[in-house]
Amino acid sequence: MAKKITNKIPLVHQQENKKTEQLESFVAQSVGKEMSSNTGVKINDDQNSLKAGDRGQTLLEDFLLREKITHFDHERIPERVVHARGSGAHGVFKVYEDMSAFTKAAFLCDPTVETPVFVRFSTVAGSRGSTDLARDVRGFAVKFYTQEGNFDLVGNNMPIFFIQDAVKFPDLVHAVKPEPDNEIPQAASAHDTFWDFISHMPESSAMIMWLMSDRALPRSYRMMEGFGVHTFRLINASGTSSFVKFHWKPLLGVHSVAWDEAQVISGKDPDFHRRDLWDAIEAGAFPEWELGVQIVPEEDESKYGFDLLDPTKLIPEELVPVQRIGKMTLNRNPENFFAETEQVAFHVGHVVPGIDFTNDPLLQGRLFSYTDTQLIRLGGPNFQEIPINRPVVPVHNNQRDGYMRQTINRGKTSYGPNGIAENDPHQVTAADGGYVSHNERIDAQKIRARSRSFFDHFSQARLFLNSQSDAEKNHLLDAFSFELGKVKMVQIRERMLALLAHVDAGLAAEVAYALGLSVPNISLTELNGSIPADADKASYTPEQVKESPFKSDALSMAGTVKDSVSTRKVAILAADGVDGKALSKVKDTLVSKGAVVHVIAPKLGFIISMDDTQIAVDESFLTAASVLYDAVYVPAGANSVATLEAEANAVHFLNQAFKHCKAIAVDKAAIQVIEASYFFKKLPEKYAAETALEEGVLVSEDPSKLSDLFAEMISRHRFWDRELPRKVPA
Ligand code: HDE
Repeated sequence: MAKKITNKIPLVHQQENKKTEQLESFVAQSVGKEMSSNTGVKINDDQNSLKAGDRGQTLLEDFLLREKITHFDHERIPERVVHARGSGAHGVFKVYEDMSAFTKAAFLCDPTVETPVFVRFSTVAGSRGSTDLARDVRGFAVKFYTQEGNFDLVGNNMPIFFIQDAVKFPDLVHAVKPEPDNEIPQAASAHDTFWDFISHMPESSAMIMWLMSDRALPRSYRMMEGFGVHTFRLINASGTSSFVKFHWKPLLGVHSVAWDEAQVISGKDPDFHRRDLWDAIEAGAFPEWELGVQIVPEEDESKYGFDLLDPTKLIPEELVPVQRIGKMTLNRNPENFFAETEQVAFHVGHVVPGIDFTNDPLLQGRLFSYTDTQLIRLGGPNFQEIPINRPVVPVHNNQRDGYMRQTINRGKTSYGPNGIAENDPHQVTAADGGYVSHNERIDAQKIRARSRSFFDHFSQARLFLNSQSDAEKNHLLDAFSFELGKVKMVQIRERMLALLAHVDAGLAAEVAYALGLSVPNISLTELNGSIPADADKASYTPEQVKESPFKSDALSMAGTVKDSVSTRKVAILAADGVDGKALSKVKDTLVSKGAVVHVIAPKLGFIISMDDTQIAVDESFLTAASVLYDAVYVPAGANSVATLEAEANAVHFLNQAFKHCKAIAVDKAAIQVIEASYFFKKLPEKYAAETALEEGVLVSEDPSKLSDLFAEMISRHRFWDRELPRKVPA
């Protein structure tokens, strides 16, 4: 009987939309199929090449061998020059209400329309195979397959950038990439060339605050904000333009891991973020973000004391609130990493009517770069025909030929105007959706220069610093001390200290202490290395705005969403003789709230509880690691407790969880296990349930009470405040 063949990939949750339907026609599924060559010839022997005798030379005639090896030899394409390491997912976007007062973009005007999207998250500096947990900016690129063509929002998880002009981008990237003589270090900014460059670029001051903050260490792609960074324009049907900043707000909140944890994860599971995104979607826990906009009417362009065209500046949410206008849900994993995630080609210049550009000089340079880079990366001008890049609407124009052309254009004409085809394909009026660029009035001299309105490099660096919680500030200080500590040349460390002093004297002094240096006094004129050959240095001196900045709560992660344990990973440490009822109570409570709970034991297979039931083990102490979980629970059961108390891996698991400020819950009868830890003696005397919520360590006799309080603790993410007073080795 013939095998039942399905063309569907057995995903737990198959979510269809117009784009995935389009992709379906390109999908190949080999289950039950005969093997053939690329020319369709059935293959009889794929195990042996054609030889002159079974011990003789291989024959050049072997077309099957040649085809197979040749294809293999050409399997690789250049990785992205930046953002090489990434992960993608499909999903949908829906606007909440009609935004036609501001934009004519159809997908933002009709709340009934569901727009397919493909999203790619990435790190910036590392190669394709580098760790997910590098301290780095994260790319957050979204392709909307709208009914008016593709719109790409190619953003990052930080709202500003390092440089103000695209011409400096190759310098920035050369400085941060591994050093050219020995290609060290991989995926890290902690080295001389990066900080050498930054120490000459005061305009990077605000961005390096973000980069040294915990924002550079996301707990998950699903728990990151996204930002379009530049100011764009929205254009409505009557041609009125408003400035806009785009935001993505994750419904799970914005959360980070600790730097020590990030470094350990990089060894234990370099695919941590990729796996997390994949697993969440497979489990049906679809990640969601709200699309936010800050809209500024044209007449308010100069209202805020900084230039909206300057990409090193954000608009504080206290000045212009973020309006949440729609929701994106990622609900389907790619079928094939290369075909989709690797070949997807984003471009900040992919816009639809109703969305337009501003003169931000960084954005203007990007408008050139993204097509150019696809030409080398994807091999020619027909990359828009690759399935993942195709719009879901028809494409007709007079562009023809080129490498790997897929479309078979019928007819004689590939030019216009033409009479033979009655001028088709024909242009489209604005009323019918033809794209018309905003008719901005320009009256200027051609000049290589930078506007003085871009010259305050410090106010927003200080604003960011000022807005951080104490724990976040400590992390930032540690990050500078770590990164500059890895810099070998003392003069670079000193220049950086001098630059930091222009942001905040206290921060500079503390980093200087960690580096064993004092803060040199270097003037802003001297610090600024970014000056044209003939320019007068003084006229390029950054402005030092002295007024004390306000605090913007939106810039801190301390006040983020902390109301859910959904998709949080919880470890239960157990061994034979565990109290199965307590274990089940906690596990069931957490699973019912959406957490992912793993039983971790000395060996794989099963453990036998004290009342003789078999409990499946998910991981052993060898395969699991504390850093891969958000929280840990130790249930009672005399034999289990005795085993864990004597098991160094279990004690280490708890020590690390404590060090990384995670929620820890222990049945009272299992207290010996935490008594064996480093942190036990650091706990306040009363570490009973009542104090648990502050400390993040809970000891209780009552599994019901424990499971509810434990869930609440986990939803708070981390207990950063216990970090300093109770520092432990681990
Ligand atoms: Fe990019 N950037 N970028 N960039 N960028 C690329 O395009 C570039 C910038 C961003 O997942 C490249 O296809 C220049 C800012 C993301 O495929 C390249 C400048 C922001 C991704 C390129 C910038 C970004 C890229 C490399 C300064 C945040 C990954 C491969 C003028 C708003 C997209 C590619 C993906 C990728 C150039 C600055 C975001 C070379 C010249 C600012 C998320 O074209």
